Amino acid sequence: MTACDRAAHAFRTVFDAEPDGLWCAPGRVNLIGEHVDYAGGLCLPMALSQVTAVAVRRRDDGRLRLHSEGFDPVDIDPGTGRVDGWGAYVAGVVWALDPPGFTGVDIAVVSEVPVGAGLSSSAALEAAVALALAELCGLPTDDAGRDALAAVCVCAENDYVGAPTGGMDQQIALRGRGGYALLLDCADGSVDHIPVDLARHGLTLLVVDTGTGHRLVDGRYGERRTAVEDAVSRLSVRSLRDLHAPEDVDSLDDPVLRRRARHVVTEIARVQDAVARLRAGDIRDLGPLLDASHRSLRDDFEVSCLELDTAVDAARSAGALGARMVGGGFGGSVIALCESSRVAQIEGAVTAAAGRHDLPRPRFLHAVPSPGARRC
Ligand code: GAF
Repeated sequence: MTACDRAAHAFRTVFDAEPDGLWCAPGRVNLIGEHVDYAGGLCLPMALSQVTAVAVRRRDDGRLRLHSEGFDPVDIDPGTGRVDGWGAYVAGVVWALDPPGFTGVDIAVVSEVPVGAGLSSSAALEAAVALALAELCGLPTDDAGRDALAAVCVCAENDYVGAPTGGMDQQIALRGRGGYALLLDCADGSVDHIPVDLARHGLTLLVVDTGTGHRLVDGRYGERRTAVEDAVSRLSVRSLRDLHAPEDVDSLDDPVLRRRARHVVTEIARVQDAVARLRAGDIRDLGPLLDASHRSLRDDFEVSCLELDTAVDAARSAGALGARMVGGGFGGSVIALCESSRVAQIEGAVTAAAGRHDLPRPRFLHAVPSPGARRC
């Protein structure tokens, strides 16, 4: 059964009615361009085939009722009540979108995107709900409409949930295309779709979920964002994007700010390099860029951890062409670009390395560039 079928089934069981419709939105991995979205940088995420599905039915009493197996149910009046935890990602979208003629909804949620794995399960939930409400309330859902919905989801996450994230995850969840990564220019909001044909090159993008949860509301993500803003103000530039060479950050006296800024400047350059290599059809050449991105996130931005480094090192030693942590960091997942013929061997090596360090047993997904949010 697909996630959408399961959401429909859960809806009938819990709410004893037929949903008005089913929608889903994908998780994501970011090929490269990490921790630069809130710095006006470039990132290159792609949507996964794993989705979060919602079954939705309008109500007429203004209430918001939510069900997701294994999580506390929610039943509030979003006009007056607040909700914390997983329901905040849905209530936040209702609050931020404030859809015309909203008279309440029942929603059943089923997710194939692992929660807390750095694969953007929260943005997938926000995007699926935003698209459902937009369609039910007659709001535009063309590309411009989706751009606006992504902004609504960021507002929900920043101002309702309280996670100071950038906009990359919501953009890819709503605007991803099958077979393409999304080149997102966070300075002016423009996008381009870059073909990523892994299968034609005999390659697999392996995702290693280290089983170590990551959270974006625990302060460390926000500290990194504040450090970047601090560096911008001390360097008297509008954005670190205005710097052209890593040496331009050397005038920062504070060594920590210098490292943080160097990550942003070098990571943006790596995205430009990656896009040029993809356009030239040289997907294998992404390997060294992934490695360099990981070193920068580990040493300059300091958002990696033992679990992520262990998975990256094991994948590389077992023959991956390149590997790096993805998402906010401090736990979560790693991507490894692999010859498809070596995937089993690399998965075995990563699992063995986790065992040697007494870490949780990792789980594996294969990232296939997939479409963004849609009705199912
Ligand atoms: C998380 C955030 F939600 C994104 O906005 C982005 O900053 C990412 O971490 C790091 O690149 O996924």
